Amino acid sequence: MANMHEIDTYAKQWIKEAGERIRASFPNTLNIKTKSNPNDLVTNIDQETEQYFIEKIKATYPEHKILGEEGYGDELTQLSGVVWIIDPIDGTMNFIHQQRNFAISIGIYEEGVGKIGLIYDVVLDELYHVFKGQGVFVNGEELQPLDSRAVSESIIALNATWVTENRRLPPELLSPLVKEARGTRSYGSAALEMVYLASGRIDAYITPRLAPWDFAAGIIMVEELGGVATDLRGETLDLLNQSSVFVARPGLHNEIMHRYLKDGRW
Ligand code: 2AM
Ligand code: CA
Ligand code: CA
Ligand code: CA
Repeated sequence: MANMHEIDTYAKQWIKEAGERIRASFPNTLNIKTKSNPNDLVTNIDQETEQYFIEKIKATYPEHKILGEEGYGDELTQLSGVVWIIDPIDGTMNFIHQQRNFAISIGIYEEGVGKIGLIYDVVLDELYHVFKGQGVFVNGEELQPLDSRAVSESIIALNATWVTENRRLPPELLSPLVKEARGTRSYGSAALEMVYLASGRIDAYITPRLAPWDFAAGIIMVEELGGVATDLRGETLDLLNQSSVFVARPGLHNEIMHRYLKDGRW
């Protein structure tokens, strides 16, 4: 069996070090490229940060597998052994335009089970951390379990794109929820939206398309606190493929799934 506590100690050390390098890079000119479309951005810092983790992990744990957004890790078809699922910068558009509201996200899975999650808000120097079964902490301060809340008193994180014409969702599906919720927000970093849910700043987060590195760490935190993480049809999330994601407080997840997401029948 892998020594998960030792892995956890290294992961914390490396994520802090990577954050330090990102902060130190702020005065330098970014090299920005596009990927699948003109708004799908990547910088040299995304790439260098991912390479940094891969060098550290491979040198210490050559048998571990790595799934990373920028493609320097392994090609995975299954989750056996220890797998690090890494997004070197989640919220790249915010990183480029705002120099804030982005995070490093690392989920560590053992035989397909989420054991360790780290989400590091680099600019605020806030490290959200979960070790499964031992609670969720922000810079050492423990977060409280999530309880239920009515839609009318809830803040829902949701990008405006999903109530306009789009390829993934009927635009009218979520508009009643937008109207009836207390408020909506969009932060542009799935990992931060997950920790905002974990810390009670928002009550649900809904998005029709994420990759495993966007949610691998966050769902371990949300579930540790009693929150619910599924796709938009209420199915278990798949850590090897793109998926829609719906995370919420317990109870609220049920209410939204039933009243707005029609129990997945849309
Ligand atoms: P990124 O910054 O790591 O690319 C933006 O609303 C959120 O969605 C961010 O977490 C962003 O991650 C993610 N995202 C951006 N483009 C995406 C894409 N093409 N597929 C999946 N997730 C994406
Ligand atoms: Ca990206
Ligand atoms: Ca991401
Ligand atoms: Ca990214």
